[in-house]
Amino acid sequence: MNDLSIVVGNKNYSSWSLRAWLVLKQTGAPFEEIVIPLDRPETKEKLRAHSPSERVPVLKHGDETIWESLAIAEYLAELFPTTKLWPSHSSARAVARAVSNEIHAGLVALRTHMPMDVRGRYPGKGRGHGVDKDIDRIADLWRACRNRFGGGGDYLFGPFTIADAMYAPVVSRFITYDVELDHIGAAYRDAVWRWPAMQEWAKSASDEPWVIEQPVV
Ligand SMILES: N[C@@H](CCC(=O)N[C@@H](CS)C(=O)NCC(=O)O)C(=O)O
Repeated sequence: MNDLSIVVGNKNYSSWSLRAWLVLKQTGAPFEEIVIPLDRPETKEKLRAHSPSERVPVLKHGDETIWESLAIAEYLAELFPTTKLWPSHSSARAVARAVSNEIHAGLVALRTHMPMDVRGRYPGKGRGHGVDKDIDRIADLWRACRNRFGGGGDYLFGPFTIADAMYAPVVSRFITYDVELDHIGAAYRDAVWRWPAMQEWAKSASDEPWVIEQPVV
């Protein structure tokens, strides 16, 4: 099982990489990590060498190459069934998949106007058109999951699941842009931020030399 490697982008900026990396980290399996700095002259060529979509993240397992963050998460859930990367109960699992898809396919205003910048701090910025609506939706969704399923732990479905990895970059954004949350949202944000794997990623992001200019208004 130790023939696993993951290709990720800059840890400060690559939100999709963070999601897949956190899921892989949660399995406890050893893995090799390849970081490709994004937005540089050589980026495309380096991505092409690893990724059929020319995007990161990419998981490699033996001869298998898996791209797309959610597909990677699903693959790992099957490979490591005892880690319980999805909730065990079918209702909780269905909701966990729905909220994971919702951030993967939607909440575009927030993903566009509040780019992930793990080490950056821009309080009050990033409030482009539609962002407040997305923030309200996320706060509702977090509250609903915590109230209905969160009893057995600090995360959306109690213990860590793939849904928490999918929202981890949102947690980072809410810290970067200092987004005000109700007490349930704030407690969840703090639990994800304190999570050792998240802290490890944030430390690496802070140590990276690369800077990508992202206009934040
Ligand atoms: N839907 C994809 C999105 C992947 C994606 O857009 N990755 C960005 C980095 S976060 C990327 O590789 N961009 C290529 C580039 O900047 O050249 C997923 O879920 O994995």
